[in-house]
Amino acid sequence: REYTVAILGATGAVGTRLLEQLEKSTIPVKELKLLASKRSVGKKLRFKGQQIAVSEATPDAFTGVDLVLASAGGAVSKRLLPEAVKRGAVCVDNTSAFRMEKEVPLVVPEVNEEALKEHRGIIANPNCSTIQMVVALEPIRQKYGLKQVIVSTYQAASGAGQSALEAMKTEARNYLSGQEMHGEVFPVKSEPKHYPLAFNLLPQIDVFEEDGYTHEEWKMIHETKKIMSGEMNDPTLKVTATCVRVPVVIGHGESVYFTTKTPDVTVKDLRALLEVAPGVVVQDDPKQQLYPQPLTAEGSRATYVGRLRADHENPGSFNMWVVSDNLLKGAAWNTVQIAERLVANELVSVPEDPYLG
Ligand code: A2P
Ligand code: 11C
Repeated sequence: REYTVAILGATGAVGTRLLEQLEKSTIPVKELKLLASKRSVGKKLRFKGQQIAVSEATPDAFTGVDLVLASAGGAVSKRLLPEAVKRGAVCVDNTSAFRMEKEVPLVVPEVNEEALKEHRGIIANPNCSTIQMVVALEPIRQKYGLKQVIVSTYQAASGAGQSALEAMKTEARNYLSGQEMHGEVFPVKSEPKHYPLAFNLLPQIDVFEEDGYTHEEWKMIHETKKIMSGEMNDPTLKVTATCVRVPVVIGHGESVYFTTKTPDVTVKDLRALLEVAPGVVVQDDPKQQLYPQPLTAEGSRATYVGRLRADHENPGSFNMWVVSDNLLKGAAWNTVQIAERLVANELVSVPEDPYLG
């Protein structure tokens, strides 16, 4: 079977990578439709040597489409994906629009591929910072159990989208030419206050919740639980997070502190496990100053793990440093990987009781 595929948000930071990852994937594409806002209509993008013009994303644009890969923001997904499902398309959504709905599987193939079987038309791709963390933690959870996870993130500007990334570059140019930096986009465009990100650190990603956590931190906690245990409020897996935006272009870094259920686990055990874990590349050799970095992870589908250390003050607890390309494993690659697994398992069809939002 060959598939008619649509990319919703094809012109964006993730959308352009969806195109690249789809081109490299095993999915047999019969026809590709590129969809974005009115602003981009007629713009051409390359796919397998062909120039394809972008069309406006409207409900009827999904007629005849088998598979939608969506990354045009949560509001656009909420409005258009139910329309796509009604027209018979299975949607893999990279936004946060439907992630916490119980009818919507939240999938990282290395962790919970089997959840795809339950889909009712929409499958959600988790947040980028959640994905790379669960890829690194799942093999440990499976073998030794996990009691607690404490994560601090160092998240790249591109996580906020293409225009935000351009804004950071402008700030940096202004700073280096001795002009004043005007923050206009970070930490969150729709918030009243803005600060420059260049040469700075912003401990706010997304808006604040009532309890003082940001929504990005909330996502890391609840998405991790839903992916690993199927239950967004699982009290047996304790997770807490601090998310920080850093002036890096691509590649999120994470300092992950975790405690296993099994006692007497050693760093050597963990390293051996991670060395054969799917999607993981261990880069951990202090003598050679080898450790994961955003610049070396950029462009790769892998999740890199290094700086593995035992907490000598708390036996059974460990530190590790995890880096991945937030636009690839964190977004476009995980989305296309889900689509590949749907195709391989013949799951590209909308069931009789679809989820319509
Ligand atoms: P456009 O380029 O036409 O604005 P990013 O995450 O890099 O900011 O990209 C967002 C993506 O979502 C872009 O492809 C953008 O298209 C698309 N998009 C934004 N608003 C809409 C909308 N109302 N309808 C369809 N696509 C949209
Ligand atoms: C960031 N993690 O770095 C965000 C971007 O829920 O898919 C992805 C937001 C999401 O800003």
